[in-house]
This record gives sequence, C-alpha cells and structure tokens, in this order.
Amino acid sequence: MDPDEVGDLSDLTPADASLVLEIAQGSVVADERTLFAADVTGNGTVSALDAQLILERITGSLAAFPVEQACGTRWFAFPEPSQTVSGQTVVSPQVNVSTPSCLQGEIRYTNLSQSLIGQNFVLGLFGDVNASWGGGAPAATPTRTPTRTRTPTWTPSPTV
Ligand SMILES: [Ca+2]
Ligand SMILES: [Ca+2]
Repeated sequence: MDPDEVGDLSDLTPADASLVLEIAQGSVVADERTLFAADVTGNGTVSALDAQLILERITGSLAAFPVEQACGTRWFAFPEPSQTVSGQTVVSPQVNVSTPSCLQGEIRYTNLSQSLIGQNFVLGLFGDVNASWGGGAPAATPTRTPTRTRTPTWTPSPTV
C-alpha cells in the first residue's frame, strides 16, 4: 500500500504540539499510533523537540520532518484488522531516520485459505497527533461518566 499525498498542512496546528508536550510530560497516555505520529524526529521517544519541530513545520521554517524525509511521504499506515486468523502477522510501521528507511504497516499471511474481512489500515499524518484530519480517533478521548437514569415512580392504584 502506498498512501498518496493529499491535502495541505491545515491539520497541523499548535494543538498538536501542545499534545506532544502533554504526552512527553506523561499527563496524557497515548496509544501506539498516536506515539508514532508524535515522534516526528524518529528517535523513538516523544519529547519537547518533537513539539518544537511541529511548530517549525507549521510556520514553514522546517520543510519536512525527519520521519517524512525517511518515508518520502507525510502519511503512515497502521494496520488495524478487525478479524484475526492464525498465520496472520500484524506489523506496525517503522522509521529509521539514520539509515534512512521506512516501512509502512503491513498485514502478512501464511497459508491463507479463507477470505477475510475487516483487514483495515488507519492512515495517519506525521505530526497530526490529535488526528484532526479525520482518518483516526483522537488521542485522548475524555471518558464521560454515565448520567444516572431516573427510575420512574409508579404507584399502583388500589383495586376496588
Ligand atoms: Ca522524538
Ligand atoms: Ca492535528
């Protein structure tokens, strides 16, 4: 799979940079895909430097993230199959900025003898940590406590 370049940089905002800082400080717990989007330096950790590069990318003083240069695209693909079978291997995308090399996410099969459904990939944009472009779920969805349902009161009328 080879994601094409579409859209502009409008999905990169200072909100992404501040979310990177919250992840770096540990006040937000992010999933693997969000961490991958946040690590724009490609050094394997999320830090204030990643937030700084996102801000520089927004203002145009940075032409491309190191991970973009390694991958040759702004996009990455994360496999999220809803059906799993034996012999199936789900491979997360990997970037090595020093080589440089880039491996998009894959779903591999050995001895596939049946048709499968839900073999999906979720596309992400490097630096779009809050996934605002619409391709994925937000990084930190606040959990809402369900409101208490009111039990209807019903008083039986006395039988005559
Ligand atoms: Ca980093
Ligand atoms: Ca965003």
